[in-house]
Amino acid sequence: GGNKNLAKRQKLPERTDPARWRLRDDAGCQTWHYLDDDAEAKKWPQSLADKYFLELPLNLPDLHKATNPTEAVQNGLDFFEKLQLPPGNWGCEYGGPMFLLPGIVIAWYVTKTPISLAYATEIKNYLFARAHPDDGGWGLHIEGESTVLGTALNYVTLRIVGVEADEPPMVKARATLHRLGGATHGPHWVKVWLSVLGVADWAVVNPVPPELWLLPDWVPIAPWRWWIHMRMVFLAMSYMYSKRWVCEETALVRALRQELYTEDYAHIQWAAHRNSIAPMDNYHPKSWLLNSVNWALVHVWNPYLRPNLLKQRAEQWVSDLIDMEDENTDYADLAPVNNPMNMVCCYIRDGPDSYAVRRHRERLHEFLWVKGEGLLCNGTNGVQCWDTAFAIQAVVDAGLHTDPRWRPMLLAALAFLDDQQIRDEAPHKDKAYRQRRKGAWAFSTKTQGYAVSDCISEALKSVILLQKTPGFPQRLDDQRIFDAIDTVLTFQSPSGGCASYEPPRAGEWMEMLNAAEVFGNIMVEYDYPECTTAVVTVLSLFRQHWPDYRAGEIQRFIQRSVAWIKTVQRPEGGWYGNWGICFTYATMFALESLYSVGETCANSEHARRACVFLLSKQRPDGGWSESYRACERGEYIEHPSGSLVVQTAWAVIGLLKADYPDVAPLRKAVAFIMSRQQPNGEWLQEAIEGVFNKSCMISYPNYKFVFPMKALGQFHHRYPKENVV
Ligand code: LAN
Repeated sequence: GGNKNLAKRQKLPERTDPARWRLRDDAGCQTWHYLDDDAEAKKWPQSLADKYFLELPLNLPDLHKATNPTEAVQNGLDFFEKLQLPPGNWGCEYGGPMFLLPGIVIAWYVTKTPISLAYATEIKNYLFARAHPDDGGWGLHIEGESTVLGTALNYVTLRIVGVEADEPPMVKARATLHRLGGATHGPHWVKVWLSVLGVADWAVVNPVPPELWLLPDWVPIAPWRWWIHMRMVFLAMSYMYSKRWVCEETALVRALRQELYTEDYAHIQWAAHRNSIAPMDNYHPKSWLLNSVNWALVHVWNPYLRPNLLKQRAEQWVSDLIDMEDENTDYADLAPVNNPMNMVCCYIRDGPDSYAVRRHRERLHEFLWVKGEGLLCNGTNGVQCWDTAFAIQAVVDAGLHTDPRWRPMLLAALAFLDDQQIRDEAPHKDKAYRQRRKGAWAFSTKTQGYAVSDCISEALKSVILLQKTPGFPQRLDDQRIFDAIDTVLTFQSPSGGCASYEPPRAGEWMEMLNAAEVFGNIMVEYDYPECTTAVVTVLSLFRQHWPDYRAGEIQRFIQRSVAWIKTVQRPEGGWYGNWGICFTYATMFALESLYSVGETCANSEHARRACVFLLSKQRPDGGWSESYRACERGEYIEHPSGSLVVQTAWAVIGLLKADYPDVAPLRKAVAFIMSRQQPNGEWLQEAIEGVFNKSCMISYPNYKFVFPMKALGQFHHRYPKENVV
């Protein structure tokens, strides 16, 4: 098997040949391939997009210098068009979180999945490149301080792919891990992975009882009510925990036991470290309630009460639910946390050569991405539908969708969204507690198949905008548009707002059971300004074109949503962004939705207050700048590196949608965005753009294209005579 090869492997090469990497995109299913074979490499030449992702020289000519914002959009499109992938979608690196790749690599190791030399080499390069410059550790995300979570998991990952313990970056990382208390001080997820790997004892893991899945649906804490990401992780974890499964002991396992701890492995009091956690990792300390429940489970339930029959029934039902998740998604699964865990569960249950394990093995590759720095794990199996929807909107906002120059690009993008619309319910919809999804779009692909309120909205908006433009094919007939609307209409919460994957199924009090320690607000769904406003905007657009379809319901939905949006406006005038950094992001969406119902500065106190807020944050160079710290602290905090194009674009779009009456600040902001455009039409990567669960940052590299273009296009549409330059 692969592990033996790895154990004997020579020192990993310094790097792979970047000219041999290729991205394949099969109807949105994206995988990276390393072509060892010269003949094969010749037959499959590197595309410009491949080179761009790998940060290789593109040698593109300088474009004609833009003399107004629309020309700047055209230059931007000239570049961005080259990144469109054959099925019509855009893709990109979607990294940031530092706890994803280790799950995949550990899952490979414990299931004896060979790791190719090219993959191993570039994993090493990525992790070395992303080690904290001061202490050599890793954090929760690429911009964060070192934590036990990041350092222990990524250290283990490097060892698995074949890096020796005495290499200088490893020595440095180990010192940091020990300074933070060693792996005994890791959060829950670390302890789970290390126990599976056999480099910790399951006694160190706080309970993950599969029995919870046997609770009747009416019970308020029943797991089907949790946020889908938490319950899917909990599901697979509970299976591994219940089995206390450990992989085969190897020389590497024995070595890691000596490397990860400050104490002698043989003498560690595992049970006493269940609640040990480094302060840096403890973003959300466990509640007294959860601590008491854990105590009772460990000291009373597990040893004395737990009937064997119940345990078996729970494991069986959990196993069935894992199968349903796998079948619902063709083994793509919800995200790169539950996917590798499900794979391990299938391996435990079905053995190494089962179809389930082999299919997981294939699909795991879709999470991996290669860039100049090396190989990383994306936050999802891609950004396909989401980024493609915004790309279309950027062209439309600039009024360039009728220009034949961009027609092939738009037709391909529309064809992609057509292909990616989800046409049926999940096969195990009700048993697996899935939300309605017919007619929806996912964030990534239809195989992953999870409808998200704002992903449906942005994709549908783009489809309607194109299909209502004379000359565009009607790829989606009205019925398919109605299917999407019908699904959108199931997303409203009692509050009037909208959450992400499902309307909330329980209240915030469930955070009392948040066992993950490293994230806040993860146990249940919440209503989000961005999701709610995207839904309002698409409903407003839809009813302009189909004024009779479910008109009363749509009217009431919009009214209640808009009322909710107003209640979550901050006293200073902004909205807190949960998925983008931070106030500029959510404030843009909020102002777009107010505009879609006719509210602007001229008639709305809310729009006016939002403009005052935005303008109070404009910097002397005309730009805006927000740091990820804003998400953690819930207040506007500037990024130390000065104005940023993405946040500036968000602010400009917000001000334009509010119809802010003074052009001067807008002109300055637009000039700033244009000044950052490169001669070949591109914008360069700046600070990280996205966030989830308040504490974890995630990159949206295409935002530096789509939002500046939207902002410039909208500005020029509103002020056609302002040339800015
Ligand atoms: C995403 C990415 C997209 C994002 C938006 C569409 C932007 C948002 O408006 C709604 C929520 C959603 C779909 C979202 C939810 C959480 C995700 C899937 C992520 C931030 C990408 C990665 C993250 C996922 C939870 C990562 C795995 C971590 C766990 C805690 C399980």
